[in-house]
Amino acid sequence: MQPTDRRLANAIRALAMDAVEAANSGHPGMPMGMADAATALFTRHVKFDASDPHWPDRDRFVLSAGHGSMLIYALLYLLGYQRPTIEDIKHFRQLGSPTAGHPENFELPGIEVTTGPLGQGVGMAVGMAIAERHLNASYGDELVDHRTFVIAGDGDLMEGVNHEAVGLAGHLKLGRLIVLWDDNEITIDGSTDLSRSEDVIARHEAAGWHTISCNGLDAGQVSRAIEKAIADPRPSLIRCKTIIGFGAPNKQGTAATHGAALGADEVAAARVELGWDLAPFEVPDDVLGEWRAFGQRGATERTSWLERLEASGKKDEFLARIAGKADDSWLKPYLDQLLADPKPLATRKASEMALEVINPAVPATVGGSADLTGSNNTKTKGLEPLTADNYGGRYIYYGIREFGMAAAMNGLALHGGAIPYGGTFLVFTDYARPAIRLSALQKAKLIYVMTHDSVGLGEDGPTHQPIEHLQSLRAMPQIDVYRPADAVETAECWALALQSDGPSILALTRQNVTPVRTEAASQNLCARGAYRL
Ligand SMILES: Cc1ncc(C[n+]2csc(CCOP(=O)(O)OP(=O)(O)O)c2C)c(N)n1
Ligand SMILES: [Mg+2]
Repeated sequence: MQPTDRRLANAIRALAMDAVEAANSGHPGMPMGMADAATALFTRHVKFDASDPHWPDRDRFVLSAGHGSMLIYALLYLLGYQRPTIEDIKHFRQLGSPTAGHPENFELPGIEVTTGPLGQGVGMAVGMAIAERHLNASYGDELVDHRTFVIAGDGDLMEGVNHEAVGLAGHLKLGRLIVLWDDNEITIDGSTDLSRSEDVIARHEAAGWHTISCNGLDAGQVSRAIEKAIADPRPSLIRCKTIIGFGAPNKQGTAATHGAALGADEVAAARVELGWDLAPFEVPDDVLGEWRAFGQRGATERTSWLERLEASGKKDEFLARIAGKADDSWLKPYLDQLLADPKPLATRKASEMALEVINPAVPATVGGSADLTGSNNTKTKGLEPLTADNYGGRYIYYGIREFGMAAAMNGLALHGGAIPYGGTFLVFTDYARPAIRLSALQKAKLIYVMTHDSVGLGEDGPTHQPIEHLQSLRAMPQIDVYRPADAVETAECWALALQSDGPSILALTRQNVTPVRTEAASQNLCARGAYRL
């Protein structure tokens, strides 16, 4: 007899409570509440092949509610990904284990993005959904035809960045973005009534989203809601009514299941409640076998995709694009041109001039600005806007959404196939900082074009003057901060940023600066960090 959906879901519940119990730390409530919804999603809808987590045409899944990390670790294990193993799960939250407290993209294939700072997962998913449509415009349905699924909690939808992300996704009509909202009416402090009275559904509808509600504890209902979401051309919010910690008879429905182990007695009671008569970390053969079969569900589709890739004539180009490699043959001729006619220029202008040669040479770049296009000089002549009617465009009008822009840029970069760059004033890195930090942590290959870098910005005054910004960004690990002195250095810094595997920030002047590099050099001197002038 095949295990029921509920029994499949109970494997997630049991692993989550056992791992949190062993670690004596973590969040059992969210995985237990969303186990049925996740079962519906992964056994019937998400396109993936556990044997190749990097398959470029896989659906992307973002666990925005990163505190519920045991949900994704349990799924990856059950579906038969190479890691985490059951040993990894037994070492949940331990030093050196890939089953980190919050999901980290650099620890486990299958984890698309690092989440935990609430709200940013949805923001990154927006970027992934943009990347998918953008690449589809170049490579067609044969090579790029996938969706972005998200599980988000109340906290994800309360965060300010969510309002930016939802607005942008609605505007760009990202119909392949589907968010499952774990509507359990609980956050750490208790009932959501303590802090929220807005109509979340109406807010999404007002932003142009499709919405639908279902019983999140009924996999069949969730599955039908996902089908409707897939069929609708708008981005979708699926409201899954759930009970946090479902299955733990005395603690479910309360914040007590949120951030602590249930305790031995409650775990024992939950095993009785769930009819899960097994030792910790044990999954019965019929259940594991069924999950493993679902893990291979996408194998045939992947094989046909590989055949289409071979036949497409665009194989090398596509794979190079996904790998994020950027040509730098533009640099030398461009530097020669600059050196032939040195003149005072603002480095923001020099950045635009560099981009005029970079964008034609590096088709992966996707530019943009948070409503300061004319000040950041980020839009070059050939770039068409990326819009709902033209996803092939390479310039995104992010609107006045610095945090949303940076989160989307992370998603674009981590999806693969796009090298995003985006601008605002350097002072407003404050508005984007949590996402800049996640760019650094995740090693997302992207470039922040931050102009008006000093008192030289002029009359706007102290509200617009970066004071401590450069130093504070330089204090951030794993991100390269460049402040070029003239046009030659600006071009060299662009070349370095495009060669890097991680994020970069260019701090650029508003005002003209005198050229300091007036002679040709045999190498990129900015690569040294400092050099004798
Ligand atoms: C930006 C941010 N602020 C605060 C936290 C700490 N935090 C983790 S989970 C959580 C509550 C989230 O509530 P909800 O999304 O409803 O999750 P649930 O308790 O239902 O699993 C908070 C405040 C965080 N991870 N990120
Ligand atoms: Mg909640």
